[in-house]
Formats: sequence, structure tokens, C-alpha cells
Amino acid sequence: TSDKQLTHISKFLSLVLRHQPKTIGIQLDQNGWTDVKELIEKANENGISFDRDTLNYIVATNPKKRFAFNETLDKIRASQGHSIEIELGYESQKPPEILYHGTSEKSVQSIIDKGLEKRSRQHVHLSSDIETAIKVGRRHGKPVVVKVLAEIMYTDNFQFFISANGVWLTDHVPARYLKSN
Ligand code: HQG
Repeated sequence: TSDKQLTHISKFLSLVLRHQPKTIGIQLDQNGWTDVKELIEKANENGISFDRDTLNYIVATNPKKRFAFNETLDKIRASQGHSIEIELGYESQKPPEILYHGTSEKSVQSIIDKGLEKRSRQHVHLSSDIETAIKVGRRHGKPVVVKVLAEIMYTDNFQFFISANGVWLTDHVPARYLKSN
């Protein structure tokens, strides 16, 4: 399997495990898990062919570690990024003093006015390092990094979660918790 094919399969997995399981007739349980055998079968029926070894390879080598198997290795889910409503079950934890959010230049004014909103996803996505935020922002245009006063938010009883692949998640960042420089 070539790198190009692996990326194609990985994008397909993001689509069905985060957004549209129904397009291939699979279901996610309330925690986002789906049966590995069924996923492979239904994917193959829908023209995306890969076997269990290839899936193992993708899960292990995916640059953002987007997918995870359960303990018994018969189920798989995306570790974050969902638009459909599921309960990831991560425990709330204290974030670092500052977390970063990458966005595009064109969204900055609206973010300063309204704070960070989760939009189509289940959470606002934040990172503990600026480099990751720049990459995330670049997906949307000219990147701008917004600083979030995460520890103060936490002290004010906002919840923060860290996904299995190291992305910080929260529900909403009111504008007053954005740092101005
Ligand atoms: C913006 C990728 C205007 C927000 C990444 C973002 C991440 C506002 C966009 C993950 C706003 C939503 C998520 C406001 C937020 N006014 N714009 N008030 N509040 N926005 O893609 O964080 O590669 O849903 O700045 O690495 O970009 O897919 O969120 O630009 O971890 O694994 O609304 O997706 O991971 O865009 O990215 P998205 P995101 P994967």
C-alpha cells in the first residue's frame, strides 16, 4: 500500500468515524466505538479496500494518532474531532496556564467578539504548543494563533479534557479569556 493510498484510507476513516458513519452503513456506539471487522467489511463493500494489517499500520503510524483501538482490539474510534454527538469519556483535567488555538486571519475579529465556538464539532480544539496551532490555522487560511487563559478558565470551573492523541478540548472559550497578545 503506497503512502498516497494510506492517506486516502486515513481520510476515509476520519469521515466515517467522526462525521458520517451512515455513508457506509456502520454505527458508532455512544462512546464513538465501532466494530473493526464490520468497518473493514463495509469499507470494502464501498470501494475502500484495506485489511486488518493495513488498519493496524495506519493506527500506529498516523501522524496525529487520530484513531485508537479499545483494549480488546476489536473496536476502533477517532480520538477527537467528531461532529456527531458522542461521549468520549475523557476525565476533566487541569490545563497548562496557556493553551493555543490556530485560526485564520479572517476569523479573528469574530473570535474577539464572540469567543471561540465549537462550530460543527463537539469541542473547541486547543493545543499546548504554538507550532501545532499554526498548522491547524493554516488549514483555514493565513494562520493566526490565539492564546487562551486556560488555567484561569479552569479555576472559574470550565472543564478541559485531553484526548488520547494530546488535543486539548473544551466547550467554549468566552472572549474575556483570550489573551490580547
Ligand atoms: C473558527 C484538525 C469565527 C475556528 C485540527 C476554526 C484540529 C470561529 C473554525 C481539529 C469562531 C472551526 C479541529 C468565532 C471558532 N468566529 N470563527 N467566534 N470560533 N471559529 O475545523 O480547531 O487533522 O471545526 O477558529 O488539527 O480548526 O482533522 O476546527 O477555524 O485538531 O485530525 O471556526 O481538526 O484535526 O474549524 O480544527 P474546525 P479547528 P484533524
